[in-house]
Amino acid sequence: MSSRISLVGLFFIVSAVAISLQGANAATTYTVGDSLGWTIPPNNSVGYYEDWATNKTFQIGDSVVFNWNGTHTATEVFSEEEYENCTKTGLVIVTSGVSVLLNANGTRYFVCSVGTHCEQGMKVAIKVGNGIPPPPPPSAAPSLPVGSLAAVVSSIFMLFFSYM
Ligand SMILES: [Cu+2]
Repeated sequence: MSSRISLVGLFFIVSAVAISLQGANAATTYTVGDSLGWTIPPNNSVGYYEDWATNKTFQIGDSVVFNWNGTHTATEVFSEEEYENCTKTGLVIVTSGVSVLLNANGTRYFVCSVGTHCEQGMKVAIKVGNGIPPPPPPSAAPSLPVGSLAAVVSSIFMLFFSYM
């Protein structure tokens, strides 16, 4: 009975800590390029949006918004290679002002898929957390190494035959 009560108490403490941590880390919405918005940057500067992103600390729960006039897209591509190559296929946002939630640590890559806009600097990499995705979860059932399994099987056989 007492262990049940302490579990309930623990639950409340954990909840309170979780809520206070959330309050301390309020989610931020970043407008990509700030007042310039999402467009071909001045002087076709390929590093323009990289510079914009570099002094920001993106965290899980933050969002980025791409605002533009005219014909552009915010197209998410899924590898650094696609980003570097200005790959035009990906998850395409065609409507200005859509908010993209940064829901996991890792690096998100966005380009404009119109014409040569990406080559002209319409590209941004957003590093969430340290920019490194979390490791895959461990498999549910830890399996015995093959060697020890063989040892167990041969032990059973030896026991079986020694009783015959
Ligand atoms: Cu564009």
